[in-house]
Amino acid sequence: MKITNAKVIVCSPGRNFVTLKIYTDQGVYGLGDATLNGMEKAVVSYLEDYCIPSLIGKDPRNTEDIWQYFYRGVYWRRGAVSMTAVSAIDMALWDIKGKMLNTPLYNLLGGKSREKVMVYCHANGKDLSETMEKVGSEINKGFKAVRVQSGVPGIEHTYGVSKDSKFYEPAHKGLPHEESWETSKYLNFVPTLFKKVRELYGDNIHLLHDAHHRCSPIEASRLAQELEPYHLFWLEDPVSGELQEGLRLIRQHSTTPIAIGEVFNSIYDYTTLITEQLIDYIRMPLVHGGGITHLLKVAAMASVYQINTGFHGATDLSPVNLAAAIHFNTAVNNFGIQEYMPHQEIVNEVFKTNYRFDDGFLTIDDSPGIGVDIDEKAALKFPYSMARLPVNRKTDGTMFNW
Ligand code: GCO
Ligand code: MG
Repeated sequence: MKITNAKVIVCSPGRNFVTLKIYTDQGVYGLGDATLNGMEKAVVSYLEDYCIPSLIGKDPRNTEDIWQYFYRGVYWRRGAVSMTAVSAIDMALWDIKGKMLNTPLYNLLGGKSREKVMVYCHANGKDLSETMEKVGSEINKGFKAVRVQSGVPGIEHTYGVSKDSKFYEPAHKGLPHEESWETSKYLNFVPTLFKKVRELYGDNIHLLHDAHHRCSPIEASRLAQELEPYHLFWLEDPVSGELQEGLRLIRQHSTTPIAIGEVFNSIYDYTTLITEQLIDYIRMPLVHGGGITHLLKVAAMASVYQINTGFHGATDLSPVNLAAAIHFNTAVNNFGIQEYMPHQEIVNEVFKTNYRFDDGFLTIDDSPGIGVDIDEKAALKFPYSMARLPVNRKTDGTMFNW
């Protein structure tokens, strides 16, 4: 069996998505998500210039060898752009494998460990009272787990709060726009936010929060400690992850569970965090973390240390990634939770999906492979539209983490 061709499809039904389609001499093709928010074209170029020419002629069944070819075989390895390309190739090859064997992807990953996967949704509002309303409406939709983000008094821009009440989309058209930030105000406010949610909605709902890399290790320790009475499911990205040792301080001070790594792209970003048990959930998604082949290894390593998965699943990851993630989450023993922000309705004009949300859980059907298809004619109606993630400055102008 041979790979005969591969092409990259870029479309923008409401937002940009990059999809890799790999063709074989058996008439079967596979799809992989290659979307990296705001850097879409860099991934397209790496796939088209570097990867696709070397893919042609290879046997698509050799997922391990092809993964190693584009990871170990590449001198300038790792990094978000190249690992997103590797992920897309890997996902498309597993899709082909499932289709050739006429079986859904989860069967190739160990079969079903569960029938359905618990997801968490987003509730956010410009202030405390709007956020409380949103939490209530998400619980009414059936969600068992809610990520709560709110505008903070005195801060002009808070991460995680939508401009439009329907969809949260952090990328803005054109060049990066600048936001401003003050950690002290944020730290003073967040415990009040969670106190209020627990008062209004009780203890039976899982609560999550994303600090989006904005605290120093000691600030994050204070936050995690002050949130303890509200029993969060997790506190996400409390610090920027480059300094793995930074997580030690948080652990020394608090029992709030920690999730990290949506911006990671290899197992080497996690070694200290996992082996020292400094975290509780791995966030690195299939689309940015080397695909199924690599995440199977990361999840296996994490399982030894009783750390679970909690994959990134914002709307800037395509339906192909989400479906693949549901297969993965259905199969591995150490599944924790899956982030789920439903895509805009218009996305369904391009992507034909095979998953279903019901009462707080997602399920996947038995279509072979990943089970998502792309309507290329429909994709042509939505051409690429340049958009970038914001940059962030402290109120005195100092460049900071977004
Ligand atoms: C999350 C994330 C997202 C990212 C976004 C960047 O937890 O869902 O932090 O909101 O910021 O995916 O493109
Ligand atoms: Mg996040």
